[in-house]
Amino acid sequence: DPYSGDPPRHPALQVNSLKPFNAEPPAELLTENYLTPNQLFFKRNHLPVPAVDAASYRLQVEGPGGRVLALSLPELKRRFPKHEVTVTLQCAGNRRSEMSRVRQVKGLEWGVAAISTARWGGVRLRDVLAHAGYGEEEEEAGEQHVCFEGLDKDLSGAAYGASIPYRTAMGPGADVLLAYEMNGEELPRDHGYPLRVVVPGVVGARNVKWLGRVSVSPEESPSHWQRNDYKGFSPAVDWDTVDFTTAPAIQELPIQSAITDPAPGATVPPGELTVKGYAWSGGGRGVVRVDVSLDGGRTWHVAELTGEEQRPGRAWAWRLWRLTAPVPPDATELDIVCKAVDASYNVQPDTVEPIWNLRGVLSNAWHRVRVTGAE
Ligand code: MTE
Ligand code: MO
Repeated sequence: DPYSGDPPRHPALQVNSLKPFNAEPPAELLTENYLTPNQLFFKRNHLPVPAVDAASYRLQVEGPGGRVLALSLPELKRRFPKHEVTVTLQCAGNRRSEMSRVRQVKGLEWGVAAISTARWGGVRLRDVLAHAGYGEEEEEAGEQHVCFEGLDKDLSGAAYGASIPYRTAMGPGADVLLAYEMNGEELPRDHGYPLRVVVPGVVGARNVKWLGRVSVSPEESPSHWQRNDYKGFSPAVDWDTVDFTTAPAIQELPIQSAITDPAPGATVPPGELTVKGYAWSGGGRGVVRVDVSLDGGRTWHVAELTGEEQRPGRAWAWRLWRLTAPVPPDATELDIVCKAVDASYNVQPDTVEPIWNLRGVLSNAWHRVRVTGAE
């Protein structure tokens, strides 16, 4: 069993797949903390968790002209300044199960909690690439990509891989990390021990764990997960007509929000109801507002945003939110809805149908939770 060496996991996690291990925390627990505890942070593995020996570990960094640097962990820590950033990671498939309710899609049936936030500590990818000899000339030379390879491999020996545009890594506000710490602890095995990429504002899939190699290329990563997965399509496209070669790879994610409390089907007492949830947008776009309705979207309340303030253009982490409002006295059923607005005034679509896609990615319609009112 290639999975026999996987690490132990927290029993509260809701498991989507055991081998490889994929799990999310219960929604109500997700928003208990602004920083998600490491054990509850959602876990998305495509392959067995590799056993990496920290003492012999070397990060390979391919410089211009193909010269390869091999950097040990102590060298990385000694040579480059430590940098910490609070970043929310979201899987492209977060809330996929809502898409499958419209029409079956292919993929893990995530609920609303394939998203989590941590304070990551590590070195800046920009500093490491500059040390390897990269600068601004590469940017001027046309579109380039920074490619990452994981140390986790499938049966054919192919590693998990992904890439991001060069400017995402090297731009002036770039906070892309090679992280060795998560919430002040050593990076846990499930999250990429001993070193992972953290790309703020960008889909989870590009945040390569168990990082083995970094290179710069005029081509995107050749990995299956870069080229033939994690792309969006029209609802009209099916498995006979899909063309992965022409659709762009998902990088920055769209505005997202969801209700984490109360749970669907709960009975709410009369009087006041408190609704809780999260909101986040990709590309460093802040959350400017969350609107909540208790009557299916007929009337709206503005939720209170909690958690850390966001920096304009570098809003890498989510806001949590809450709304306390009177329950209409005669209500037998409440249809709670939330929708968020980001700093570019992007909004969430009201329904799933027009954004349905065969892979079930980018599921960010208004989130609806139905609860029962107690007499
Ligand atoms: N990196 C490697 N090496 N292998 C993987 O399977 N999964 C990716 C990404 N990095 C993956 C990986 C996906 S799809 C997501 S959503 C995030 O890791 C999940 O990160 P987490 O498990 O730390 O939450
Ligand atoms: Mo993902």
